[in-house]
Amino acid sequence: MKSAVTVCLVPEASRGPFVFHDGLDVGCRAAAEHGFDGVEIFPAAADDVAAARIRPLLATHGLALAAIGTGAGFVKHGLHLVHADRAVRLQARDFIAGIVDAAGDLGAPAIVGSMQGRSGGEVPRETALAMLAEALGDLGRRAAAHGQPLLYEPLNRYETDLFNRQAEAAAFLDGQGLHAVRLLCDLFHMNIEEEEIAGALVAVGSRVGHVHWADSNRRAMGFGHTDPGPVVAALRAIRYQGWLSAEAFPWPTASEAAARTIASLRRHFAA
Ligand code: LER
Ligand code: MN
Repeated sequence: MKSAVTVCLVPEASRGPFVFHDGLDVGCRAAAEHGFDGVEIFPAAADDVAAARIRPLLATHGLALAAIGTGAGFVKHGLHLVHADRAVRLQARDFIAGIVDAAGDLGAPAIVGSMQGRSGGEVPRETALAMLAEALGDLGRRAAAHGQPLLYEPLNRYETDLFNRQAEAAAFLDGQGLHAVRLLCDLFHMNIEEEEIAGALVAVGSRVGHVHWADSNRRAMGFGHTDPGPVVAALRAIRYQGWLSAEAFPWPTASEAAARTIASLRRHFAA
């Protein structure tokens, strides 16, 4: 398993659950100093993560790119994939497609989290799920053309009503034949929605494509009440080889959140 930390480039998300908020250079330098293997970037748009800018920066700091988030389309522009207005749905898809391509050029996957949206008004949940399936199919094919999966993230009930739990999302992806899409398992959302985090990870097994490594209160692992021991045992049991990425609040400071994250990972993954 590989360690990553989040770097947010979106001023509108300055209070969001990302560890570093002071730009790419500062974030990458700090990630490397703390000993992370890579970074996960939350850009304002695809232009922020053009390969010509990102590749040399990662090389300078000896970092890999874990994934790129697409949520700025929602946070900044109110776009999402199940919006009642078809034009907005297509704008959402284009926004994500740009990031799928930018991430693909860098050998990393893109994340569909907040951009999944939620049902409501003129869009009942069944209709929203059909819209979601179509969009994930299209974007998954695009990611596959780069040799990457598309990461779909079930969120807690306060953020979406599409899928809150991993097994239900996995059954939907299987049922729709969405084999290019893998699950992003965010331990914060799972703490709210799953009966038990470790069992939920084992149940979806090889569908796990990425993990957001955060404690129960969305602070860095070690600052809440999640017991990482069974979570790590579950990830080992399913032979997960991917990223454990700290998507957590910069509490009490970004540096202390990063240090606590690395300490939690070293404790459980010491050679
Ligand atoms: C995104 O990764 C996520 O977890 C959502 O809750 C948006 O913050
Ligand atoms: Mn997340």
